[in-house]
Amino acid sequence: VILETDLRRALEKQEFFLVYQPQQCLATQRIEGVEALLRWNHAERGIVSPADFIPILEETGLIHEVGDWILEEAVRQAVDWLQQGLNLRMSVNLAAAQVENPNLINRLCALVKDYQLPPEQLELEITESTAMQVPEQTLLNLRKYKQCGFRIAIDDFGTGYSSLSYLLQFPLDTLKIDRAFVKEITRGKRNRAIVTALSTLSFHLGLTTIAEGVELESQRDYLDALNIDEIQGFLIARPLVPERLLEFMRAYE
Ligand code: G
Ligand code: G
Ligand code: NA
Ligand code: MN
Repeated sequence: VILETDLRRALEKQEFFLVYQPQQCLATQRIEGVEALLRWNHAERGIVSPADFIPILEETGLIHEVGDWILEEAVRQAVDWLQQGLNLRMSVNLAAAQVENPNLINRLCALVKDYQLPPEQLELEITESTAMQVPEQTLLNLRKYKQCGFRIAIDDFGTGYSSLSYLLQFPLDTLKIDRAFVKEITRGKRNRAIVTALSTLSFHLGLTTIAEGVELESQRDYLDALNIDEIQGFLIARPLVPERLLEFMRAYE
């Protein structure tokens, strides 16, 4: 079992790191952005998945400290790449407690100001389930993020319960179709219906649509025929440490 003290120590000992997964434009093949994903390099267990410890960070409230570290590290990395001529949109996942925190907006604004990152280069990913936990509070906070110029993505779309009336009110830029739907896409008409409907909805709302979890050429070919802007998944690349991401981008050009 993972304990609060383990996670506190991990933060102090700098055992957390970020990996970055490319997001590719279907029309141009260009890499438009990356999603930052948290990893923990544990002395005995090796690399631990965030699925195993994000819930504990949330329960213990450590998510605020770790979340601040994630945001700063991602912004620092985005600026570092910019200085090397690599202009990539940087997407960062926000946990429910972060979105509910009324002070997060001040931290975010100070962060991009300190690092001189154009705010529209930072995209904040919020899952549909997170957004719907306290939808009124989320709506207010998302509007503040938007006023400061940040992009907002709704993540894992289609797996939670969202009211479409909230979808209309949230100031979104991007809709990410959950990988569970992408997985089934080549398995018949009924499975395709959902991806088709979600991509149509997103397109007509004027959002950038990203399909997640694309692993196969056959899935990409199917998505290519829909109104989908970008794909993310093992077919393009796994989440990569910064040095590997640079190599990937160089090989790509
Ligand atoms: O990268 P991986 O598939 O192992 O991630 C597992 C889960 O952890 C996913 O649901 C992902 O969204 C979540 N996750 C990964 N990185 C972060 C992060 O930096 N912050 C938050 N809140 N969740 C993350
Ligand atoms: O919940 P969220 O969408 O943020 O989760 C993203 C997670 O999905 C990442 O942690 C990443 O490791 C995982 N992932 C990314 N691409 C693929 C893929 O093509 N297939 C599968 N099975 N998982 C993926
Ligand atoms: Na995400
Ligand atoms: Mn997702």
